[in-house]
Amino acid sequence: MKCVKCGQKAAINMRHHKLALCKDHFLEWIPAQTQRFIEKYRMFSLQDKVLVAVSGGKDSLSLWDILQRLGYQADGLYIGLGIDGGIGYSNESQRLCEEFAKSHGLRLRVVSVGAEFGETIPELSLRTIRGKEKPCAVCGLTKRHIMNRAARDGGYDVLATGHNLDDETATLLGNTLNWIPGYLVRQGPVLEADKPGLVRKVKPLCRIYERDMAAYAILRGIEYIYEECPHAVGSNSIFYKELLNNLEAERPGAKINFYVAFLQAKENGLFAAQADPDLDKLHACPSCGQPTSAPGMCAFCRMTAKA
Ligand code: Q46
Ligand code: ZN
Ligand code: ZN
Repeated sequence: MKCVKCGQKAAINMRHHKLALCKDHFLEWIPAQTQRFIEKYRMFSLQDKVLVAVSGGKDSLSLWDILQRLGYQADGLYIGLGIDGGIGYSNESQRLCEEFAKSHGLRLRVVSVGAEFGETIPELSLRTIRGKEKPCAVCGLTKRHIMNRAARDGGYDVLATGHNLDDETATLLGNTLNWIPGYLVRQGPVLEADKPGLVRKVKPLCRIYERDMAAYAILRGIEYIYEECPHAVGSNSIFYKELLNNLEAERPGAKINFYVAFLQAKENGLFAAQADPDLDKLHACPSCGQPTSAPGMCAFCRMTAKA
């Protein structure tokens, strides 16, 4: 297989795009694609201050790398969850983010959940849900709160996350199988800051296959954590990703078609009549100032306020 651009030996064959590229052309193609989507979905400009949420995984560190290569002003945000899982997951992922920032001369902000709120994610979830379930609900709520606060207080115009096409189609499949219009209406490359106190969120890699992101990280020599969070095992999202991978193996391009057709349907007004049911109930949380539809304090402040 040869690179379609220069005829040299191809390093990657992307059946879903009917495109084979050598290493150099692939490492140019991924940032060019990312730039295309940043512009297409009007995510941000070179004048904007971007905060990239980095987890130590391939997608978020590659996103940070790409934004830097494209000339954007992008700082990183690492949230220390305090998850060990027998592999020192949080310690190792923090180390890799710090190494990346140092070697690229970039600024990394670190927020430790344990140091700041007195309890790590496993401790918080043990107390609030008594360890009956996975800590993911507690973790998701905490990460959303901290990301929004860090971006708002740090004066950033936008918060960028490393969600790739496989993440987005897995979420879309879940929202579609359960037919949740409220989630479907909010899913997309950009989540506008349509509520006071909320920061705009964008996903510049939303149209790039996970496999291609892994190839990018490896070919760029980015050191990232290979292990998933130990609590991800058995999650719906992993199950949906497997289903979609089986589909993709038989029908190359199925994932990108699913996602792009969804965005097109939304643009054509498929969910236009679907108003956000919580919008008129929103008020600023008296404790943290972030918008909430819950009576009184927001869910995060209630969770972290010890009885
Ligand atoms: S939510 Fe759950 Fe993730 Fe938090 S506890 Fe781990 S798997 S990190 S995306
Ligand atoms: Zn080439
Ligand atoms: Zn609050």
